[in-house]
Amino acid sequence: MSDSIKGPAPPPATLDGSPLRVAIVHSRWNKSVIDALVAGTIAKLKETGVKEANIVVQSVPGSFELPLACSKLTVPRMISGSHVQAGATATDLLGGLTSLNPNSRTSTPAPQVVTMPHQPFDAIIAIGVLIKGSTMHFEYICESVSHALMRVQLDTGVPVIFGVLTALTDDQALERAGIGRGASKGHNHGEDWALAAVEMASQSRKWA
Ligand code: DLZ
Repeated sequence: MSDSIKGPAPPPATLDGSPLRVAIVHSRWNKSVIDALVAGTIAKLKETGVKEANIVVQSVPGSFELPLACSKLTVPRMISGSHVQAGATATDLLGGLTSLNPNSRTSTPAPQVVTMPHQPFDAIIAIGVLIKGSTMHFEYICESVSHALMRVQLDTGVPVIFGVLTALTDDQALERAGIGRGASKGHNHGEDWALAAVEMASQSRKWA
């Protein structure tokens, strides 16, 4: 038994993925690790009851492409009001008010109603494997991808699960996909991402 205290605690309630539609968007860099993570994710999604027909898998070249692909699988929150067109994002709302009304800093903006559109997916799992090289490339991509994926979920209300490994070595990546080369094969983090997706998707339906 491991002495480590790390890792997720079980979810508060039994997970039921049977009504959910889940998209997996994965990069193709570091393919052997990606393949193991995607397989682990799909297996665990099915274990929670997500139907195979409701799991859509889409690939992109590298991790840097993940946020745009995820955002294309969502519908932005719609904002209704006198100044802002439906379909604008929450970020647009602030920018739009300033540009449309030069006095907006001093006047009170009209009340805005933010509505949640029907989304094609209840959760999106973004899977990538970044392995540090000898340049700053790794740092730039890790930083921008994590921020952009967070932005997609906050702008759309669709849970986006951060399935991007940011490994310092090949072995770190292999162990986190459950295919380590040492005595211990490690643990497939795709399983945790699947559980996080089902929990967040189920909760989001209640919060909406
Ligand atoms: C270019 C590059 C490098 C060096 N390393 C990785 C990596 O470890 N993992 C990954 O997912 N993608 C990598 N990429 C590709 C970039 O994410 C991206 O696809 C290209 O810069 C094109 O935008």
